[in-house]
Formats: sequence, structure tokens, C-alpha cells
Amino acid sequence: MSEAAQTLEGWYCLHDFRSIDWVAWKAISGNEREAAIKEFTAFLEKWEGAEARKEGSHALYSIVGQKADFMLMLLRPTLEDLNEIENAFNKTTFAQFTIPAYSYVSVVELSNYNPSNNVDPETDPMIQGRLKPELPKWKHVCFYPMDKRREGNDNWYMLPMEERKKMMYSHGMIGRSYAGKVKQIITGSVGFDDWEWGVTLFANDALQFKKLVYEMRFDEVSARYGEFGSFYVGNQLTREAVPGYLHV
Ligand code: 76R
Repeated sequence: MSEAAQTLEGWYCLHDFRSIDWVAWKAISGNEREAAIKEFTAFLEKWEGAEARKEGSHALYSIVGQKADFMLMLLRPTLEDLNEIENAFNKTTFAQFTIPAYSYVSVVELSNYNPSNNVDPETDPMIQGRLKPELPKWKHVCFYPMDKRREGNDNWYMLPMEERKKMMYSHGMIGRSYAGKVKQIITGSVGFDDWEWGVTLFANDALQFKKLVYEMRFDEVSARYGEFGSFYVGNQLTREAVPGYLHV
């Protein structure tokens, strides 16, 4: 048996994609819409409080294309916390006008392929900051789930640790060349959802997603072993922009 990579886990993560039932939303009165928007933005304000207290983080993005209208990405310390806000949101009036499009459950993950030496991950501020990240307030998001291939001669899980380490080093080097342009959060979902990882990328220039993902396609770990689900791309939706976004 090959040696399993050791992983560190941080906050639990829910990517919640919804479409909006515009017909139903238009059918209610302006006052009802206003009240629903207020209730929703009050939720966002509450979550901003949790973020300020370092008890979690969240991101709201408007999704481009027909796969969904918006994505709420939520990070919380426990799966119970995550479920609680999911349920609370579902009970809001605004949520009644949304239709589930896709969801993804995972946990922030760092692996030990190329670890920083001599640090205690339980206390190291950099590692702790990456495990419990404040999501960047960047203009664009790109999310997709992925697997590592397990087929015939291309079985990632049968490779010796040393080989995987080498490939992950090369992967990390490409990633690093996008420092400052793309911020990535890798969340692990083995045992939680249909794919092995969720990849969430943030950028102020959406083209950098295309450039990074394309460049990685030529790198062995993605070229040979990467299998990908659907891609979702979107634009930041600040709390202040929500009333305009929902205006009909
Ligand atoms: O955590 C680290 O920064 C160390 C290096 C590193 C690891 C271990 C790293 C760096 N990644 C790691 C793990 Mn990654 N990553 C992806 C994708 O589209 C594709 O081809 C792949 C999707 C992108 C775009 C990306 C970006 N990474 C992983 C894992 C878990 C592997 C495992 O355990 O087997 C996956 C699935 C994965 C996928 N990666 C980086 C990036 C970027 C931008 C970096 C540099 C981060 C930085 O140094 O700032």
C-alpha cells in the first residue's frame, strides 16, 4: 500500500448555489420584496460579525451563465454550525424565491506533500490562517470540484509518496507564480461529497482563472491525474449591491 498523505483540516465549508425564481419574485408587492431583502441583508450583516470575530467567513457571488444565479460560500468551525446557518437561511422569505442549483460540502484542507519544516501546525499562525481563512473580497470567483484519477496505469493512489511529492511540488510552483493574482482555497471532500476536492479560486481579473487552470492542464498532476466537474464563475455581490441585484 502506498503511504497516504497526511492532511490538516480547518473550517467546514458549504458552497450553496441557487437560482432565483424571478417570476415569483416579481409577483409579490414591492413592500414584501423590500422586507425580504432587508431580512437577507441582515443575515449578511450577522455573518460579517462572525467573520470579524474570526468565527467563520462567507462570500456571496453572482454566477454567470445558467448553472445558477448566485453562490453563497460559507465557512464555519463545525458541520453543525454550517447546517444551522443553511437552515436559518432556508427559513428566510428570500430563500423561498430561490431554487437549489448545486451544493458542495467539504472542509478546508492542507496536505503534507511539501510541508514547512519545524512548525507546530496547531499553533503556527500562517498555517492556522490558511486553515481558517477569511475569504478574500476579490471581484471574481471560480469554483469546481475535482478528483485524482484511479484508472489502469494512471492511478494517483498507487503512486509512491516520493513521486506524488515531486508532482505536487511542480504543481505548487505553478500556483505560486500566480501569487497576488489568484488566491486558492482547497477543500477536501472525500467522504463528504461526490468529488474528492473543491477548488475555489478568487481573482480581481477573471482572465487569470483561465490562464492558471490552462497552465496547470499541462502539468503532470493535472494532465495525467486530474478529473474535473462543472465550473462555476461569478462576480462579487457585496451586501450593499444586493438591493440593486434583486431590483425588478
Ligand atoms: O498548500 C500549498 O500551497 C502547498 C502547495 C499546494 C498543495 C499541497 C498547492 C498549491 N496546491 C496543493 C494541493 Mn493546488 N490547486 C488545485 C487546482 O485545475 C487544476 O488543474 C487543479 C485545480 C488549482 C487551480 C490549484 C491552485 N491543489 C492541491 C490539491 C490536493 C492534492 C492532494 O492532496 O492530492 C488539489 C486537488 C489541488 C488543486 N495550488 C497551489 C494552486 C495554487 C494557486 C497554489 C499556490 C498557492 C500558493 O503558494 O500561494
